[in-house]
Parts: sequence; C-alpha cells; structure tokens
Amino acid sequence: MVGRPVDGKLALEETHRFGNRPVRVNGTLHWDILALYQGVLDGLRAAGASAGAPASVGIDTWGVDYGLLDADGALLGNPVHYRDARTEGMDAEVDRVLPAPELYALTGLQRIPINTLYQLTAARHTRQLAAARRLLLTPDLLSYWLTGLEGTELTIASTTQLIDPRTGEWSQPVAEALGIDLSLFAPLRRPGDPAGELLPGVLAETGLPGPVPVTAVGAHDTASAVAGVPADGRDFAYIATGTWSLAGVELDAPVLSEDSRLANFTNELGVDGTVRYLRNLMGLWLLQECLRAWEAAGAPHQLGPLLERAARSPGLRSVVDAGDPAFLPPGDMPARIAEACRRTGQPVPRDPVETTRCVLDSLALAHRSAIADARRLSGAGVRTVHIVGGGARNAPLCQLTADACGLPVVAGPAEAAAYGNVLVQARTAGAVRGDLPALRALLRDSVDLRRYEPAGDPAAWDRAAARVRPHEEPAHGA
Ligand code: LRH
Repeated sequence: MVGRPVDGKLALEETHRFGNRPVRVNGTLHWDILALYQGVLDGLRAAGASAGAPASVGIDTWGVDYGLLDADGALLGNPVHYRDARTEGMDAEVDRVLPAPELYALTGLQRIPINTLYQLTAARHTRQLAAARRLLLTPDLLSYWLTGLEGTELTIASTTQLIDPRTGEWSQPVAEALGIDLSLFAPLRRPGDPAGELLPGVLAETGLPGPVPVTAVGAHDTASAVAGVPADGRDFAYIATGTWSLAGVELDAPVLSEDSRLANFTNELGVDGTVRYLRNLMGLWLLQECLRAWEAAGAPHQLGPLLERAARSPGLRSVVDAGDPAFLPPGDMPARIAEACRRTGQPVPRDPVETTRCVLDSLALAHRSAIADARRLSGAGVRTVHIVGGGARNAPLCQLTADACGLPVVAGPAEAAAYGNVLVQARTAGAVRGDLPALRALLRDSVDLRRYEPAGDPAAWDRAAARVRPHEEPAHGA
C-alpha cells in the first residue's frame, strides 16, 4: 500500500497484493515466511514503479508469532503458525508456575492459547530454541531482512504476554517464572521510531533508489488498525474485523482487575502510549473456514450471494460463542458450528445460508457483549461503534452489529491498518503533524464512511445471549 498526500488529504493506493498460505509440514502448521518476504519485495518494487522511491517504509503483521535466529543471524526453521496444536495444554503448564490471577495482574493479556508465552512454553525443550540467539516477532523479522537491524516494536511485543502494560517494559517476574531468557529479544522500539534503511541488496532487488528509511509503526496490525479508526472524540468503541474480530475501547491505562481477567479482556499496547482494551473473537475466520470446507466438499459458494441470502433469512435462530477457542484450529467449521448449536439445544443450521446467518448473528452478539463488558469494566463512554478492516465491507455484519449493540455503527475504512501504519510513518517523516486525534481528523477527511443505525428488537439479542454460554470463566483449558 502506498500512501500519498493529495490536496491536504491522505490517498492510499494498493500497488500489490499477495496470498498467505500456511503449510503443514510433518504435522506442524508453519507460515511460509520466505514467500511472504518475497511478497514484500515484490510490493516494494511495484510501489516504486507506481510512486517512485518512498520517503519511508513500515511493516505491520498479525500478532504473537516469531522466528528464531542463530548466532549468524540465520533463520532457524520456518516460524510456527499460532493455530498449530502445539499450544494445547500449555495454559496448565503456565498455571503451575504462575497462577492465572498473578499472570493477568502482571501482563493484562487475555487467556488465549495463541499468545507467544504459550508458544515458547510449548517450545521450551526444543534444540531449536536452545540454539537461538534472537527471537524476532514477524514484522520485526521482515524489517530485519530489509535493514539488517534487529529491534522489537512495542505494540507487537505486547502480544507476547511478556510485557508489563503499566510500564511498557518486559516483565522480569513472568520471564523468570517461566524460564524465558529476555536477552533473546532485541531492544524495544516505539511506533514512530526510526528503524534503519533498506539494505543495498534490497534496493538492488526492488529497483528502488536509496536511501529509503524504514520506520517502526504500530507493527501489530491491530495497533495500526486502531490508530486508523476515524473516530471524532473519545466516546467510541472499535471493532477491527477480518480473520479476527478485535472489539473494545482505547484507554490511557490498562485495566488489570480480577473482573477484567474473568471477562477475558486483553490490554495490548497501542500507538502514542494508548492501551487497546479489547477481546479477541474468532471473527470472519468462522466464515472463511466454512467457505473452505464447502469448496473442499465440491460445493463452493461465493461470499457475496451467500451474505445477501443470509441477510434475508430468519435471524437469531441459533447462535454460537464466537469467543470459544474450540473454533481456533483449521478444520471442518460447518460441523463444529453444528455441534455447538446441538450442544446448546438450538436448531442446527441445515445449509450454507443458515450457517452463514448463524455466523453473522453470533459475531454481532459477540461484538455486543465485548463492547458492553469493555464499557462496564473500564468506565469508558461509548456513543459510536467503529467497524474497520475487511468486515467494514460486510453490510449485513455491520447492520447486525448496530442492532445488537443498540448503537450507531460507522463502517470503514476497510484498510484501517494500512492507514494507521502510513499515518505514523508520515508523522515521523514530517509530512503530517499532531497527536492521534489530529491524525484521525486527517483520516476522516480522506475516507468514505458508511453509517448504520440500530434497528430491531433489542430484547431479542438479550434472549439470544442467554442461549450462548458467555465467556465469563476463561474456558481455554480450564
Ligand atoms: C489480527 C491479529 C490479532 C491477533 C491475531 C494473532 O490479525 O493480529 O490481533 O493477535 O492476529
């Protein structure tokens, strides 16, 4: 994505897009990290061809995953995907040395098996980890290959469950309790910090004339997406929807209460010292995996027509808990959804349209309880819900979320993470000025937004909520 100032606004252009296909090798699910890096190089070449040499480059990716480097800086194996089963049962291992209430008071992170902490616990006896000199989280690994410089950007570091959100520093007590060597991590950087320049080999590979600076952004995609929420004022909640739904509010300080832990809320760090107080929900992954299963069964469906038919079909027939980690691994999603409906005594969806409707209703319901809980636990005022990310294009999901929350939804931009990323770079490069509200004001001037007013019977959502077991006790491994 290339961002450019045009007539006092920020114009964003997609110059290249590449797939991201995980690969299972010997039973372990990996990221194809070299293919992703090649996609980055191809993207830089396309960006240069379209817009000339960029004033800055910045990378954000999904959270929690990492690559290990040996003493020569070589990658030790392909990074493992957070959906791999190696983290099963690791919460119990961690509980044994650091009880959940203590861990939450120190890190404020939601109990979810994907966290780097559980991955490192799963890897603790491997020779690969023993041989590692450096651990770089995914965006930092890609930046390292571009610049030769190692760093750990703070927002992505905050997804490890090894950061103290009160100080923004590594949590020594957590690392010590779990035997994690913090010297594996490169020094912390903050969004906006300079992060080196493209290496001569990268310039040659991409045809860009140097020098091209690299800037640390909100390297966690959700941090960039929240920076890219076009909110006016502070009374808003956000839902960054794509593969995941990340639903919550922006705070100045973390909420580390026991109630917050029991409600399974996370305190990840955001741009400009903010806290992203949110709940990780399974998101449109539920639907993506259904589409994959129907295609594999020889009965493919197009998303557009399916959403249209689902929107017209009867609502709130059956709902599932979109926060349930049972939906985390890849696999037959329609069957898992059917099983969840059966278990909770609700009608089992009979076809793809009913399954899609069940997913949309379930996501809207999960958005509703995440936002209600975020308000209750943090005291934040909420008058508007912003939906950003790919789900902002999903009109039925936006309308159902407005209905479920009983609040107006403002949808867009779908590319909020890219906007948030570029805005932080633009500020470091001196092309724009101001704090987060000023960056968001510029963004509001630059994008088209769609508003959805709440409709329908709010009591119907209360009744539906009672049918799904709310995630009050962290269920993962409990
Ligand atoms: C969304 C996301 C989310 C979680 C998950 C691993 O892309 O970054 O915030 O951390 O992926």
